[in-house]
Amino acid sequence: MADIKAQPFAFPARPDQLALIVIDMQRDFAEPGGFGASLGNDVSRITRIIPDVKRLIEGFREAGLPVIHTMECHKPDLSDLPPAKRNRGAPTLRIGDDGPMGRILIAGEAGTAILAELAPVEGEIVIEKPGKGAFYATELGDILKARGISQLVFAGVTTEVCVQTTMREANDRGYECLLAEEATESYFPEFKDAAIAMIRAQGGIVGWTSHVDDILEAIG
Ligand code: C5J
Repeated sequence: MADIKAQPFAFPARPDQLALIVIDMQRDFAEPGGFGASLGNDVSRITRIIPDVKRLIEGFREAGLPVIHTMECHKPDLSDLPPAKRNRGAPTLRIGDDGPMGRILIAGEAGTAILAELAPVEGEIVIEKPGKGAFYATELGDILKARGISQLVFAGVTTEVCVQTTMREANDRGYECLLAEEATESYFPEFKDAAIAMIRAQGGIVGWTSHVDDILEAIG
């Protein structure tokens, strides 16, 4: 596999150690009536990246490389939801409340599901995470270690919250992280731009960023 054209410099891809992590492409963040909308956000920004996330997922599947999906969600009894998280902000619906797509961000509810267009296929790992980062209180680290994965390509939402938090967690654990720019989005364009700039600043202090076409070309 060729190096992936990236910033701040080429990403030295190792095909036997590379996986795609798709962060929280859930109805609750992308559809009216979900958690993102309850915070007053324009969720259409999120739906616009679906084709690019899909292309990336399909490219990894075709190359025989692992695709891992995450979902931000909580247990129905809310035992993994700290009051500090539930009470934050002023949403019209809080985590655990009944909404038009079921209880907000609760495992098993319709609104918590991954978008149908990006749904995991048989054999793909799905990590349910109670935090913004995908390593906190999950088995993700053990799964990656068992499979010998040391390089992670990231897609999903939102860029500056769950994507960046997970990249930082991964970076501190020694993973080489690459963010696919067109396959991530924020409700706030300026936050997406800032997160991308922060990630690749200072010689890639958190990791690399690249374009979906360049990633697909390298793994194809
Ligand atoms: C947020 C996420 N933004 N998946 N979650 O609350 O980024």
